[in-house]
Amino acid sequence: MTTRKITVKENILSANAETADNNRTCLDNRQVRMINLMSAPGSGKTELILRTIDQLRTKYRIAVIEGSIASSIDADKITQKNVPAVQINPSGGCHLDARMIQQAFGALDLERTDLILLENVGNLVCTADFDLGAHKDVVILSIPEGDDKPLKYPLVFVEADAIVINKMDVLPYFNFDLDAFAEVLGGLNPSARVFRVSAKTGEGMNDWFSWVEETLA
Ligand SMILES: Nc1nc2c(ncn2[C@@H]2O[C@H](COP(=O)(O)OP(=O)(O)O)[C@@H](O)[C@H]2O)c(=O)[nH]1
Ligand SMILES: [Mg+2]
Repeated sequence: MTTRKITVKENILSANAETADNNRTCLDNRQVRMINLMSAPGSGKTELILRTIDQLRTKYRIAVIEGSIASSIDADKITQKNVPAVQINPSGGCHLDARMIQQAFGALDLERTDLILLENVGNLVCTADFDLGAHKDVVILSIPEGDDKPLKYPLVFVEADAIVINKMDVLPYFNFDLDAFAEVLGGLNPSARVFRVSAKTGEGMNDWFSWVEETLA
């Protein structure tokens, strides 16, 4: 019983990996870069996307893929910025897969896009398993969530290219130990870039914007 379950999962993941590679090739052929933003609900994915649009929209053509489960609240915020946005509804599922992203590409004008910011479903577990074809995978962790999250959800942290510690403005009110976090992350993924930011106040955001621009270079 157990063995059979694992086999099914492997088949799903290998089919997904093939589609993800196709997605990356599709983007590469059109010189589009895609950044996949993953976090628990409420860590600040949408806020970070909105601030990144504000900062970089005069230099790059940005589009957004929104993976909200039920509502269009986040997609509506993006649309208000006059930026192309596609909402994927993974029918109550806990993650996006590469085929959904492939379908979303069909609703975007990739020839007129430089950067796709992809807001994944708010979930630190299932999202880690599925390559979507992004060029960079980013995990956002906010101060109120605590510094022990990499120990509880290691996979998503191990695979990330960058970690954004968001909501630095509320650090005085929480017991988030930045040194302990750095030590744990150093053991799991020493090469990940780490940004300490407040998407609300703008603290630390210039380093994040520079990294996004490096990704586009
Ligand atoms: N204090 C503070 N609040 C923030 C920050 N970033 C986001 N928020 C707030 O946190 C809540 C959740 O943010 P949101 O971007 O919707 O999170 P998402 O679910 O990951 O997309 C919203 O009320 C945001 O305004 C921040 O840096 N500092
Ligand atoms: Mg959101």
